[in-house]
Amino acid sequence: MSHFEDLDTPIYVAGHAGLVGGAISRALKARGYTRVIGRTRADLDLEDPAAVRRFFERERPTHVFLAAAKVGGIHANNTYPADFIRSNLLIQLNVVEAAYRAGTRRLMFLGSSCIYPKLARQPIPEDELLAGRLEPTNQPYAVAKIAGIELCDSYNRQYGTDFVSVMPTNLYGPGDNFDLQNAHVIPALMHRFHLAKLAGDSSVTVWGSGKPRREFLHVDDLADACVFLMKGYEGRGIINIGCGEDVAIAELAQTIRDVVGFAGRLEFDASKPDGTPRKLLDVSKLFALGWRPRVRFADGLADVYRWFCAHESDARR
Ligand code: GFB
Repeated sequence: MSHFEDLDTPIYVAGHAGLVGGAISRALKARGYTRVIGRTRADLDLEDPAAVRRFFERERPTHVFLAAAKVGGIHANNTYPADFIRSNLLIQLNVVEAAYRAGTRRLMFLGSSCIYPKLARQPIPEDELLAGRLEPTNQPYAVAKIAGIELCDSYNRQYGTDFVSVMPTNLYGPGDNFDLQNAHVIPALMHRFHLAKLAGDSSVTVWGSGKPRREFLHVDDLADACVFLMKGYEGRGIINIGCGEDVAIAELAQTIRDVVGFAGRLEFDASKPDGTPRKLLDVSKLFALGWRPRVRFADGLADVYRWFCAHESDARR
């Protein structure tokens, strides 16, 4: 066993200042863990192997959540492909190697649903990994995440480590990046509707055809699932984390419009990419272990909009 039940065991959350790592840190603290370690980018550059090695030698975390990553929406992935593949490969390599050398008992690597083929069968079971061609707009990011999975599996095979890989679906939550260009669809549209409401605009532009379908999970549910799996997942192989339901982008946009209280029209800009037509994870493996999400989508969106309004000056870039 990995001794995750000891509440004073040192746990390192890589990426604790981000959307996902922040939620995992909160979830651990809420459960009574007393030694939840986080480092800001200024204190520890995860792209620097020597710094990461020194940090692990000093802190010797028994458990690691590898939630540090360079992430962004469809436009950011398409515009900065070198940054996405380089940063993610470096971060993974450095953290996995240092965890192995420092004797970390269990590491959880967070991948992404974009590791699956563009035209994967739906809902997407874990065995769709490497079964077909990827979505071109985020292929560099996806290849880095696939390399992360292989890294964990290879260390397990060769060195007998206990490194598990989980694949979250599209996420949303408070503390997200609300950049109008580079963010994911929920924060980007929320920000755009908000500005349109303040300006009294008659319409808001939504990228693409509105037809793609996405599954969205609140980041607090993701964090809950990660802690649940860190504790109890004995199986081998990657495991999907999602809620099992998806929504068309056009419908999502209307829902966000209502949450924000914008009264105008939606216009679709077909010159912008749609990305993968559908990305709904098969979560039967996770659900069979007894885990279920708790946050209703409407409540989650309202919660994020409240957060955005309270932090608008920071979130606005
Ligand atoms: O959130 P998003 O960028 O993620 O886009 P992906 C989802 C869908 O929303 C796409 C549409 O069909 C977009 O065209 N969309 C409509 C918008 N309006 C907007 C907008 O204002 N901003 C954005 N961003 N989208 C990312 C990947 O793909 O998902 C990453 O690029 C990662 O690698 C992440 O996997 C979870 O699901 O298309």
